[in-house]
Amino acid sequence: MSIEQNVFIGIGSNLDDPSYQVNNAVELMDHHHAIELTAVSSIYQSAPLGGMAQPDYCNAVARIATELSPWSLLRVLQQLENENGRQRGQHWGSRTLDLDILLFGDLYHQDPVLEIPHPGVYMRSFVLVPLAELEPGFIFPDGSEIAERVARCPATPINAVNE
Ligand code: PH2
Ligand code: MG
Ligand code: MG
Repeated sequence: MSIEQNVFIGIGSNLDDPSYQVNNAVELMDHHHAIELTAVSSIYQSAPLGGMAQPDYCNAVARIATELSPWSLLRVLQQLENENGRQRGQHWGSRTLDLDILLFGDLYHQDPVLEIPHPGVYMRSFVLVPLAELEPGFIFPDGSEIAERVARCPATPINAVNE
C-alpha cells in the first residue's frame, strides 16, 4: 500500500487541561505504529466557535504520513479520542479531545461518516492559522491559497500558547 504523506489532523480540546490534552494527543499519534508524525504546529487558544457557552479551546494541527486508509485512520483517531475521556455528547459542545482528519492529500470524499476535506478547513481560523504556520505556501485541493484564506477569515483573536 502506498504512503500518503500529506495528511493533516486538527487537534482540539476545551476540557481537563486543554494544552496538556493537545500535547498528549500529539504524543499518542507519534507512538502509533501506523502513523508517522512529520510536523506539529504551536498550540493556539481561541474562544469557542459556534455560539454555545463553553470554555475556550486549545487547537493545533499535525502533519502525518500513514499507510492507513482514511477510514482506518478515522477509527484510530476515534479510539484515541475515546481512550482520552471523550464523551460523545452535544454536537459542537465541549470535548476533552477532538481529532479531525482535515486533509488527506488531494482526496475528495464524502459519505455519512467521513467528509474530506473536513468542511471546516477552509473557514476556521483555529485550523487555518496553525496550518499556515506549518505550510505558509499551502495550496488547498481546490487550488486556493492558505494566505488568502487566512486573510479572509473573520478576525477572531487566536493566540499562540506559550509553554
Ligand atoms: N470545536 C468545536 C466547536 N467550536 N471552537 C474552537 N475555537 N476550536 C474548536 O476546536 C472548536 C470550536 C467542535 O468540534
Ligand atoms: Mg472538530
Ligand atoms: Mg471531530
